[in-house]
Amino acid sequence: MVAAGSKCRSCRAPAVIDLPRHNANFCAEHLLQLCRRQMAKAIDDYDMFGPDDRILVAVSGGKDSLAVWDMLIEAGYRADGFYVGLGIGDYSDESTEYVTAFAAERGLHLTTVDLREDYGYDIPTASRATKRVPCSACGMSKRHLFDKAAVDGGYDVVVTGHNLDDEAAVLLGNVLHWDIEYLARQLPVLPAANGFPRKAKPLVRLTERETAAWCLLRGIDYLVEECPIAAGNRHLHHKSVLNSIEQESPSTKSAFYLNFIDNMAPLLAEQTAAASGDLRRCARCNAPTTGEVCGFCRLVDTASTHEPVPVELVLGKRGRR
Ligand code: Q46
Ligand code: ZN
Ligand code: ZN
Repeated sequence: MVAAGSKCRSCRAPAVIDLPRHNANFCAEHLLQLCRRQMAKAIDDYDMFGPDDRILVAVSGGKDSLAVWDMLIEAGYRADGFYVGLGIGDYSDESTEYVTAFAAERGLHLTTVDLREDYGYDIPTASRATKRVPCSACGMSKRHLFDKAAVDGGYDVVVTGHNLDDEAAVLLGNVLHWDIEYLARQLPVLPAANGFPRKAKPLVRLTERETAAWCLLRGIDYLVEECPIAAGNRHLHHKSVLNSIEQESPSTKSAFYLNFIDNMAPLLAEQTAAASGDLRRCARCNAPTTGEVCGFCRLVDTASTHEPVPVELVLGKRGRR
């Protein structure tokens, strides 16, 4: 992780990690401190939430969502977890184990929903039944259930573990297509509006290498494997393109994303307002929607009456997250 003999920038103790974008090496304690400060700065700069807010953390069993939950609890925030079992073969079975063990070991409150048990479908089946790429069916299901859990549970904000690498890769994808509607909504915090809860991403100033180091140093067991459906998708390709640029000129990735947020996002603010449009309530579940029945309820209707489809059958279908 770091060249032999390297010293921590802050205390000159032996370093455990080199961070070229900070042009420095850090010992374990100062790496943890850097992570705490970067999260605190994001929460503060973007006015994400305060100490009295009730936070619902969307956890997947991967490093980022468990790291953000751990960091929020350590910082004294009131944060509960929410997990959706997606029915993506062994990946989902293992994710469930990591998330439940994390919460149980720390005595944290976790709510879980299982798509197959609670709604009668899983992501491979929804993908096949609705002819959507799996990530589209998955994204819609997760967004709906996060929103519902937050509203039903009286939470002030939904937090996700998206990190700098994730956000920069999504930004690159949106810029390559000049997808203005997505660009306008790609913010570290989205206010509550039209029945949707506030959403915040406190790790946008931390790279995935830094969140992995946080987990390692804090003894957090997480599922290292990515979702099998993600393998080879455009998002991962964009991440690797940005990593090559970063290797040539460190800190380009953070400049690309953070300067977008500071300089471009305000110019797109009108688009965000326009994109939310006029919404009514779903006749079935009361969620905000543009139609009579919301997209999630329609997806459940189609997917829950379809023959179950094994994950292997949809692995060739890629999609954006
Ligand atoms: S879990 Fe779901 Fe991701 Fe898997 S199917 Fe796609 S969106 S890649 S974060
Ligand atoms: Zn140090
Ligand atoms: Zn509905």
